[in-house]
Amino acid sequence: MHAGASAGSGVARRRPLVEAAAMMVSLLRNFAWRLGGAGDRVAGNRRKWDREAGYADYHAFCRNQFARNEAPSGETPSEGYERFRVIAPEVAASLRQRIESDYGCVGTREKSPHKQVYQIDDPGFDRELLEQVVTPALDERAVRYFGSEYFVYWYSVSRSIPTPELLHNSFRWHCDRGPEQHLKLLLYLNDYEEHGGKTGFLDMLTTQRIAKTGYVFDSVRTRVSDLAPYAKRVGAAYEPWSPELNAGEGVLFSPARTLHRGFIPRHGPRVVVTLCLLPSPIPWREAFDRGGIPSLTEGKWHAHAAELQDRLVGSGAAPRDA
Ligand SMILES: O=C(O)CCC(=O)C(=O)O
Repeated sequence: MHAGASAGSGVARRRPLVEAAAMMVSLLRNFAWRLGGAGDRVAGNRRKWDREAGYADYHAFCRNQFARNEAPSGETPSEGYERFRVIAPEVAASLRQRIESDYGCVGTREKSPHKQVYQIDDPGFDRELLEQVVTPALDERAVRYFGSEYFVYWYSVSRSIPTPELLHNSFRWHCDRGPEQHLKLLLYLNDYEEHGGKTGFLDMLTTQRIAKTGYVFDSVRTRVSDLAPYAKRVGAAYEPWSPELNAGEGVLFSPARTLHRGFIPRHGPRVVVTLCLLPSPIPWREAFDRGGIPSLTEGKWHAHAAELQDRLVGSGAAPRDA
């Protein structure tokens, strides 16, 4: 047995204990949190981003500016996620080849040795990639979910590699902090057979129920890879959905409202393009030209959505029905 395998099985033996400890810490933290009268963490996230940082008003503004002929429903699917073919397998393969040959890859965090990110610092290529990935199939869904135009707030291309399961890595169940209505697309560039990696999801209703335990938006340190004990506490069924995606297939999902996690590839690198989408008052190409993408690094929201609106349409834009 080589060193990696024995380290991996040692970690696997400790995992139930570590996860039980994480659950205890999470329960105690939740108890203290509620005692302090701070309300639940999901409501806290909503208050911080949608109300105080103005993202709900911004979304309403974007809906009001919508100028296409068809009227979209403005609803995400009730599960909070949807699998679909984004691009043809050969387009995915040539995109992957281009990225691998032209750009280097660096590690993300010390505690995430399984995940690397391509260093694409090339606005010309950004546009080229988005032209290929923002297909009519994605456009139709984004407009339907938001009830407005949308734009790509950031994107990244990651390469996940087989590693022994690690403690506290980022492939544990979580929701993404930020405006409740943002969307993520995970587009796989190579086949499941080639790597054995996946992404798992729990639907919105199950997520809401598990949120009652205080797990959702708790500290990263309390994240676990098995939420069955939490689901049991609130009487929810624990039936994660983790599709085997092939090159060119993707899942569009609501990451602030749907618990999700990655599953480390087992026998080869998995290459995934992630797009973060936000509502927009103008079509995505115009938003791109106006510098709507703040930077290609993840997780940096504008402190207030008014800054974003200003960047996209200027501060004097009147509502269409005014
Ligand atoms: O890479 C994956 O499969 C999971 C991604 C993820 O957890 C995220 O984008 O928040």
